[in-house]
Amino acid sequence: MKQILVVGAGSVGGFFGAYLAKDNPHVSFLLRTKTRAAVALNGLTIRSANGSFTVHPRVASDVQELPKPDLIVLGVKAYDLDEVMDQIAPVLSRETVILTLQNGIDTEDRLIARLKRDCVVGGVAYIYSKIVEPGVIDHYKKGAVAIGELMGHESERLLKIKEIFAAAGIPCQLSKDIRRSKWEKMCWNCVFNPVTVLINDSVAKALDHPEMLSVIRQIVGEVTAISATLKVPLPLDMPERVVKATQEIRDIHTSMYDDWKAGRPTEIAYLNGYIVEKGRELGIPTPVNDALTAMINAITEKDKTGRGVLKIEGAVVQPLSFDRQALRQLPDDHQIVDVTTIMPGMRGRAISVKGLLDVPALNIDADHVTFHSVDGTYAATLTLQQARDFGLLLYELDGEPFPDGKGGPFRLITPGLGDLCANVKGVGRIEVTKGPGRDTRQTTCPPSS
Ligand SMILES: Nc1nc2c(c(=O)[nH]1)N[C@H]1C(S)=C(S)[C@@H](COP(=O)(O)O)O[C@H]1N2
Ligand SMILES: [Mo]
Repeated sequence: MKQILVVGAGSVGGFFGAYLAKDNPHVSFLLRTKTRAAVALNGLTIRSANGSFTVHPRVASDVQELPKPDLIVLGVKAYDLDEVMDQIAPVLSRETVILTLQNGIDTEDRLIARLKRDCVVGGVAYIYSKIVEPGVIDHYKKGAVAIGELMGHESERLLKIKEIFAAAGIPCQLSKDIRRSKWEKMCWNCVFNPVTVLINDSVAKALDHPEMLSVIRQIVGEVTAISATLKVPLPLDMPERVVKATQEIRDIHTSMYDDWKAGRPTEIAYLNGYIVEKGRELGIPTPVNDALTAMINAITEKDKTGRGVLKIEGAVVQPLSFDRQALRQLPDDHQIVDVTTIMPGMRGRAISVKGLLDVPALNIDADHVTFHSVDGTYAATLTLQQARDFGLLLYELDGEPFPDGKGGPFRLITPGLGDLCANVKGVGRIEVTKGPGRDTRQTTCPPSS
């Protein structure tokens, strides 16, 4: 097992990979463009109270540019696994061994289902570290792994991997029941990952709130009910073990908390969401995990941005975003199926600005509305009254987004207002203000007929 390929340089792959690469020139990294560029330029740095260091391993974004690996260490998020399997496919041979270090329960099964051979060694990472920027990892707590054959035996390849980790100074325990080790970590993850997000704080805050203990019991109880049905029975005092294991790492956040704060997707679908999914399949109720999954999804859902999204902001209680679908769902009495009826010569489906502005709660003293073009070059301000009386926002033509060439994806028209300039093409943002907002209209603009 000479050539080692580490996939990903995040908090797990980056930390363990850097240790592996420290004294071993045969460790290379498969990385996304941004991280690859950073590591190629500045190396991969671990900053830790236990000592900081930088390594300069071989890196690439195309696996074919790296030595053919004998061992692949997967340190990527569960939600990136499918993409990574595609990426590594070209270099897999019959002998390539894949070590999985990610959270969740089904990585190994997903790999085996796809690769259809006995190539996977299971792993669990015990670590708390965090990406500071691409190529720089801050390490806070722990930094050990447990590895094991899925069948529990002590294979030659397992011992080789242990040696590789030991040589790199990483504590590596052999687990005779790696699936159980994964489920034990799953219990901890299913509690503290979502809870740190919900309370927006460290695990200590959760631990020190006495009512939390019963919540922890319920979460873990549901997880162990699933694991037992899947033939991985866990001890009855698992909730107490989870609490005890946490006392010595009280001050940390979790990877879900860090993912959330960094704007990355979370692994909720592979943690509590997985419990929910299995519960449905197996007929086991998982109400607490259902609630946690729903709340984490709601909290971490990304604000819609980009083309095709219209924002209403400014003097509103809460900014809102609409895409075409959301506009279509507004009440029928605000929809104009075809503006031709109001404005001959113009075609398309529109929503009345009155109906649109009924949705957000406007500040009490708001009295003007500015329609900004997406490129920021053009803006028209109307009084709230004018906007409500005359404004129509075109958003669809023949069942498709209103075309860019005609002023889409959103175009303000104001039939009857008597100002052709109040006809903003490519509206991206509607800003509610007290007093007139920014207006780029020329006073010389001719009145419309
Ligand atoms: N985004 C954007 N919208 C805009 C403008 C502009 O420069 N950019 N010009 C305005 C002016 S001054 C007029 S008169 C009308 C012209 O609309 P038309 O091109 O359909 O005749 O668009 C208005 N909407
Ligand atoms: Mo104009």
